[in-house]
Amino acid sequence: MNSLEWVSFPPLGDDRGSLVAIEAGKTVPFEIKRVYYIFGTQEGVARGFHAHRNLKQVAVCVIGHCEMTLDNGSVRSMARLDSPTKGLVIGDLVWREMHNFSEDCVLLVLASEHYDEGDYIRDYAEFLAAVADSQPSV
Ligand code: T46
Repeated sequence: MNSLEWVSFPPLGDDRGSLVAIEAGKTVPFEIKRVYYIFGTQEGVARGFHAHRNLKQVAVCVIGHCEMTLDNGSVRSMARLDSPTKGLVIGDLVWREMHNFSEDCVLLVLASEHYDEGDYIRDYAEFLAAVADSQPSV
């Protein structure tokens, strides 16, 4: 993961304000099966620290800001999410950590699969082993 992948949500604004429409298969590159949002994160709290075997997501900070570190097992990249018109794409087998939530942060997440606790990898060594297993041997 040398560069982070983003999707744009162009604001459909007029003189009353702004509106963003998110459409599965159009603005988001997968069928959306689940939507959740994270808010009220306490100061100094970090979240995440896991990966998923089979889950694609787009995260968009609709209010406030936070930081997300994405790690594919060989490269770690840090993203600042601070715009309701920019979504960060998080693919399969990516370790994520979330930090520095502003008090007002509302992080909306669009997910390709229903919630499945069995899909989580919460141990970093296990994550690295899963990445190694997924790569074709040369
Ligand atoms: C991710 C990052 C960005 C559910 O019951 N259903 C759900 O759809 C989700 C997402 C969570 N939960 C339960 C499981 C836990 O008891 O809600 C509680 C908090 O979830 P978790 O500790 O996994 O939250 P984060 O912020 O560490 O991670 C979440 C997502 O779980 C994860 O998939 O990619 O946000």
